[in-house]
Amino acid sequence: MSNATAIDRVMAWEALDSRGTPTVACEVRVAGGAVGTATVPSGASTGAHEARELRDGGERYAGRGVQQAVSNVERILGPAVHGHDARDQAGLDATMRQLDGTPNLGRLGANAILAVSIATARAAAAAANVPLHRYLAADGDPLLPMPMINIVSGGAHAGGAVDVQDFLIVPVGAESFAQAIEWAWRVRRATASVASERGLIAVLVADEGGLGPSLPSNRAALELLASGIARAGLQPGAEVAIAIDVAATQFVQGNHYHLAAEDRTVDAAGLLEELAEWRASYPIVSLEDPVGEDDWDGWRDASTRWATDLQLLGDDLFATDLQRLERGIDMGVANAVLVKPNQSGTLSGAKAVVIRAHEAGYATVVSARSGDTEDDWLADLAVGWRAGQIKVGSLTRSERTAKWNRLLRIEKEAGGRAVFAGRAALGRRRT
Ligand code: 2PG
Ligand code: MG
Repeated sequence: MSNATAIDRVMAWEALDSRGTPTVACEVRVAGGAVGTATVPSGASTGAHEARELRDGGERYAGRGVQQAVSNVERILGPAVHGHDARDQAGLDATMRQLDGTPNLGRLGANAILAVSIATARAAAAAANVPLHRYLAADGDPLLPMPMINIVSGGAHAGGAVDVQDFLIVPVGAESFAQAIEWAWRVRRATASVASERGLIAVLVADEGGLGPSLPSNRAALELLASGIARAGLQPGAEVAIAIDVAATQFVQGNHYHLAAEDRTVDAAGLLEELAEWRASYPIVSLEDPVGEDDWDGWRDASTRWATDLQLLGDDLFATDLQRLERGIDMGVANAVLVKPNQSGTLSGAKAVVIRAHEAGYATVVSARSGDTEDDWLADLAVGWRAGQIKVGSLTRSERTAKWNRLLRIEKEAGGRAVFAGRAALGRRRT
């Protein structure tokens, strides 16, 4: 009998993401009949160092079509991996990377390659008759991640309402994943009611399902969120803390940072000073991309200042890239890594970043993209890789709830064996 896990058929098609933009979907079938599918996400605040998605250009879908990437899956990647054992993820990903031949996977498209990479893992898990998270986990009980939940959005996800992109909460005092989600629901509802009382529009949502009210300043968004936490009856700091994704790469202007909402321009030191002031007023436990993706000096200053008592999370800085993470470790920059599989382009590439981060004492936060889909594989990655934290956007919109719902189910299924990562998952330099 031939190997039941040999890849037998690879099919792809053009699907839509949550912004209605085309994205790559793929199905991999192995010889024994097991099937895996995957749809890939896409960012808006994309960094320069991410793997490249392939877009068609031209008139169709205003240039955002992915027919070429789909064709690359079916005509180039599929035939090349035919007969490959789906259980050999590292070998499969290396083959696809070689075939592309560029460092950023821009020739065949990181969107094409990631779709095959994840669909193959799913097919292998199906062939083994285990859930994806179990297939990905070497051993140990399921580790449910601490969620980071977006409540108020700004930046590229909310038409530039305020400069800072994400104002999130971390339910640090929760004892289970399910409790963390219920607390987040309370905060979201309370924040929306405070916003409407103040005459702000709280019924329309931003790209990730967060509230995107028009506010006079970044600080006003923090104040709104803090009021929401208080109104929800949860203790600020002890039960529910705040995380910010500054996404500062988005407002770099030369050597400076332009805060358009406040019409001010500051240098890196000025921006860090501003963040220090916010931190003095609000229970902030995590700062993502406080300065731009290539501002290593700014990052070093932020790390010297805060790395021992605040999670400093690199998104655009590391771009889920091992070499950039190594540089950060060498320089003592940041203490946590945002892990977006499509920044890397393969499952193995993203996993290598998680493993290296943990070895070096860095925390990891597995993250969705602002353009995401109803697919829920990210939740299984977070559990299987024991990432410790996950960031999926808000609690509304199905592309977000798909991931939360998957985690709620995994926690339920694991019963007494489920371990919730809790507040200990947050990054801190411990030297
Ligand atoms: C981020 C993500 C998710 P995007 O910056 O962390 O919030 O946004 O997918 O647009 O890069
Ligand atoms: Mg980010």
